[in-house]
Amino acid sequence: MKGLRSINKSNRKKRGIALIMVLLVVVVLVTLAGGFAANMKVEAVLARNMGSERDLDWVCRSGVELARYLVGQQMSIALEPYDSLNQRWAGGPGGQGSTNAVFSGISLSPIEGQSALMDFLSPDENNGVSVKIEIVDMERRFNLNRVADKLFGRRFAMEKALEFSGCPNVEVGGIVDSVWDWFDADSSTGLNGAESSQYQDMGYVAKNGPFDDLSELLLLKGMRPEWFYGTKGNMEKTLRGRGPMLVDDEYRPGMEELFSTVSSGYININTASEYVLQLLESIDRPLAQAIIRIRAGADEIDGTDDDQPFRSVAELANVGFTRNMILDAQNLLSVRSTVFEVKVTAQKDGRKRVYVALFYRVSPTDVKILHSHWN
Ligand SMILES: [Ca+2]
Ligand SMILES: [Ca+2]
Repeated sequence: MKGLRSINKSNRKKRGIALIMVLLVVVVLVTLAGGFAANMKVEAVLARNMGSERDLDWVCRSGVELARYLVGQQMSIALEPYDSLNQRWAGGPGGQGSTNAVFSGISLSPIEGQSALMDFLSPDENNGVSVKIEIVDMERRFNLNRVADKLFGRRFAMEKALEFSGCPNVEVGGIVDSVWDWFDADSSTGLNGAESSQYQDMGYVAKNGPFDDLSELLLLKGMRPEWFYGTKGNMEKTLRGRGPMLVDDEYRPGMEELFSTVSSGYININTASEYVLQLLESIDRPLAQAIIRIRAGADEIDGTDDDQPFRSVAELANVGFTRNMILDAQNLLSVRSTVFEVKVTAQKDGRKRVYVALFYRVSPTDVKILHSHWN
């Protein structure tokens, strides 16, 4: 009896071990299957992301081509011998000559009864791609290389820009001299400027050539980031939880809002801000505001139906420009723009692509891409 019980006991023990082993195998299999399923899910997501990435790439490229077309076609409208903020390329409702234009049915922002550019890019509403196209002319800003060229004699523009930025008066002269030294071909240091010898410790040399990018200003002796970025830059930094908080509520335009490095060299009085207009010695604040009041029309808002853009620089006589002032202004001001920057933002499946391109408009059919890059 005792022996039989012991055999039974040993059998039960064996069965117990077998059961544990079976359970272990099941656990391993379940884990493997789970891992496999997870892998499959990752693969599927990757495949979908690659698909949407490809879609976004091509939507962005198409957006740039559409913007090119829009900027070119604007030039062919005889009734509008100017570039202004109420026109389609700028996101406006279209000027007086736009109704007969080829692109009359296209708009950067949706208008009732008209298609937005977006619809052309993505005719299938369920496709789920959202596109935003923003075009900015470079002539709404002062060309930094004209200011940096001392032979051109526009020192005032940089002084005024630094004054806007909150840079103390005692620092202004040194920074303007440094801008000139950075640009001029020689290596002899201006009064308070800086050439390569002064930048050695920082590990770089003076450019001794034109500015290619505005951020070069940050390399200059005496320049501080808060003067370069202005209020907007400070606010962006503050939002991201780093950088200095605003010291007061006063708005200060950053260098990016005032200058460009690639443009025709003229400032377009139909697109420039009141701050940019004031970079000219002959235009004070009341005059700058008067220019904007006239072009913005009755509602005093730029880029709306009632806008009255200037058709020529000579029309500045309407805001009190004397004949001599107009003669001087013709060297610096224009009602046309030549270089445009387009930024295309496309989003799908929670993914985002941003493509930026710079155009040089020669004629309605010749709009050259100077460069393009993914942001
Ligand atoms: Ca130099
Ligand atoms: Ca208006």
